[in-house]
Amino acid sequence: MSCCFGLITALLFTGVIYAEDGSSGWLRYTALEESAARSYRQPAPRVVTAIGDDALVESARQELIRGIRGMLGLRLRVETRVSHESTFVLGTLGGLRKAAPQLALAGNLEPDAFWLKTVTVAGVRYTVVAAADARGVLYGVFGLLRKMALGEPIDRLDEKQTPYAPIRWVNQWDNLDGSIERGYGGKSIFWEGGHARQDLTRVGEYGRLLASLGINGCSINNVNADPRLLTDDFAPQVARIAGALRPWGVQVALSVDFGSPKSIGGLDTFDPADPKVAAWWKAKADELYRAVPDLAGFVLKADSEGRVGPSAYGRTHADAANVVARALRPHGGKLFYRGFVYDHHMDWRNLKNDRARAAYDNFHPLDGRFDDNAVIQIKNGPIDFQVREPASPLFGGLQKTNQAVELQITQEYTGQARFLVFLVPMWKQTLDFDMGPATVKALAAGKTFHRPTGGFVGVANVGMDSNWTGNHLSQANLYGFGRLAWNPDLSARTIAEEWTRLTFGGDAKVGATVTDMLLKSWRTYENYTGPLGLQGLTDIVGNHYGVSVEASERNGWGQWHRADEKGVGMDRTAATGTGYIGQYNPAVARVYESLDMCPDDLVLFMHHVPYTHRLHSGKTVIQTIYDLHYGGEATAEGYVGEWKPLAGRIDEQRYRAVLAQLEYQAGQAEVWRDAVNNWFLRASGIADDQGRVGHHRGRVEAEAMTLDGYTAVPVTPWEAASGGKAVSCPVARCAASIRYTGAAGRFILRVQYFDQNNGSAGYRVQIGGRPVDEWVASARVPSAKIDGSTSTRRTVTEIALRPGDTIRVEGMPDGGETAALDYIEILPFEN
Ligand code: GCW
Repeated sequence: MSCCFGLITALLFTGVIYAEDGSSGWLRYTALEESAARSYRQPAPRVVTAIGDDALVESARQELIRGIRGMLGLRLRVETRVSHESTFVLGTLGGLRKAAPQLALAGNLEPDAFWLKTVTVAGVRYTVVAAADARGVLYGVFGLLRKMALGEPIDRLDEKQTPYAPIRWVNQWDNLDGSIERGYGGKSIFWEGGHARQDLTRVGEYGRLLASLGINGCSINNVNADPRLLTDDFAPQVARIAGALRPWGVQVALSVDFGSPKSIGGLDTFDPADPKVAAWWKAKADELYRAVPDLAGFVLKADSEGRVGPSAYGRTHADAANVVARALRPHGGKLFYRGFVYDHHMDWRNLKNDRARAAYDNFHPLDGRFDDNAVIQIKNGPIDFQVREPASPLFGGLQKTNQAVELQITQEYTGQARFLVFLVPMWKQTLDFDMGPATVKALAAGKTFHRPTGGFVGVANVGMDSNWTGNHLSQANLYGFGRLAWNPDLSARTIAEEWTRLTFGGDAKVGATVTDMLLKSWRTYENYTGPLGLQGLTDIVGNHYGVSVEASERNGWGQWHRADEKGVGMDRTAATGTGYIGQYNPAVARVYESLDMCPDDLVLFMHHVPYTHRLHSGKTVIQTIYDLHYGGEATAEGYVGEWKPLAGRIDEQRYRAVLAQLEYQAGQAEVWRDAVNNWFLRASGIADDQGRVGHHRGRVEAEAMTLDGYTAVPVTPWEAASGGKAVSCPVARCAASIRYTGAAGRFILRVQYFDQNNGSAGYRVQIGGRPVDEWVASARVPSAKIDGSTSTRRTVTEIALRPGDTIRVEGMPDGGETAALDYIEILPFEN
């Protein structure tokens, strides 16, 4: 055996960087750099003893073996008893006190907490992972392995970690047909073609990732729930999914539809006050718990976005929550009732109407009327996961009701897995925000008003893509959510550093570069999209992705920012506006109510001001909008240059994938910058004092080129295309060309085209008759139209041009995709 062991060690520690597809996430356990490995290997026990036969303790033991083998190249020997040999000892406090009293483990631990402790008995060193329960043992092993992967010492341990809150859940918005609402990482890992997948391997792997962060619950279907899930056919399927997650301590929850007693239950009503309805929910819960005894509970979206709810019978949200909660209670189940209730048919002409008021207006009057196993699940902000929102006032409005904060891990409004946007700094702003009585994190965790149940829910929406989230960098958001749910006092920097090291290895340059990019990415995205509290400015009634400044205006959805030719922003003051600010504790309200005190970041969320209003910076609102968009775009453009020097320091596969993503993002940032700035220039009539907006060096509109087959078409919304127009090819092949008349030199050529998702058009570029580039437009972008979502940039770098050269772009449509072009840009090549 020793011959082979040596060989394995040699192979593991040659420093070769293997291709990686991201499926291991942050649990790669790749070989540590040799000097670090040596420092762990020498004192590390060679034996593991796990006390107890719980499946979670078994998972913990397997995980330890796997981690130690991967990182140190050591194979641990499994023993059933604690002997006089240095050993990793795993178990619950109760179990260890019986089986290994010599370790003398004193004291108690909270549920799910763990204790890493080095104990020396008669000169023999034991590395102990102890916990109150089996789940804590598993979390402790993950904690120990993380320490090693991060290069922290483990030879003199005495560390207790207790989770901040009991609720640390993820929600998946998966549909039974396998699609995922607002999911950007591929198809559902749970469902396919109307049934649970046959092969649930990925579910188990997901459970492992979640457990490594201390996440203990997962709802497995869309909150826009399909009532079929509560029909008899599904209980065994849910049981199979629960079985795949159980070894990782992740309990399954289901989203339910409030109309179920009628739609699938055969009753003529779903009135929560009707005893027949209560009996139906009870029978349904009993039946489900027979199949899944550790079911965590239900999630309920009622009276929201077209879902039925108690309003159908004039009942309250408390009536609705309690009738379901009471069915779950005998089984220890919990009911998460979503606070995301609002009227999406609001009259936009009424300046007093305000969607932001809805959660508080709906739930604050009911405080104290919810059962103890009901939890109000509140989105971080009062609108809907926008790039910046204030903390929802409802966090401060419930004192006698359980609450949990809902954060969105899937990047619905923040770039949908195509943009680098690390959300931890944004979440921390909410969690650390002082609502008056306490911070949001303390309120949500139930600490302030001593509520029994509370915590953190993250909408994860991972999918079948090998990297789970549709791109490598978005994994940082899942990791960050889990770490914050365990300990919201961790800094964004700590989380970013940890994730980078665990995901890309210990190279210092990689660590510093990626951490820096992560930490600035939310602000950057905000700057080139909707800063100053403007929010998304995206296609609010469609895909929530590309730019569309007015899509949120003049409709019932209530995401208005009320921009016109004189000014911009929602007046939410108590004095003259919607009164929203009055929902906050007076200390908070005072700051938001006053234009002088309101932070610039939220000024247009709270106030309507003229474009010439001066911010704390001394600059006008309009100039700030222009400047932030230019600044944000420049930073996004800079990511590419920051990433490139990492070539060879991480594996090629992930290096290339991320590079392509960042190049794409840089192009989209320019689209956003120009669209929003042009829109505000037209609305305000106030020029950019730096002369940039509307003037683009080296840009030639496609409609101004010599067109062969291409025809000019107006683009909707107009700001999504430069000059409001594109050219589109109605035949099999078209071309747009110009004669270059500038000085000879080396240049970068950028082609702005539209990559729709209803075809894969081909493009070719020729200069002076010579081909210089060709590509196929086949990206996974959520639009079949020529618009802000599909606008994409191709860069041809370092081309030589002489006066008189013809630059010709050819397009070959495919399917519904018309090989449309917006413009080309000829920019000096700077080395
Ligand atoms: O942000 C909106 C999304 C909907 C989602 C809803 C919700 C599941 O656009 O897709 O529906 O929020 O949170 O219920």
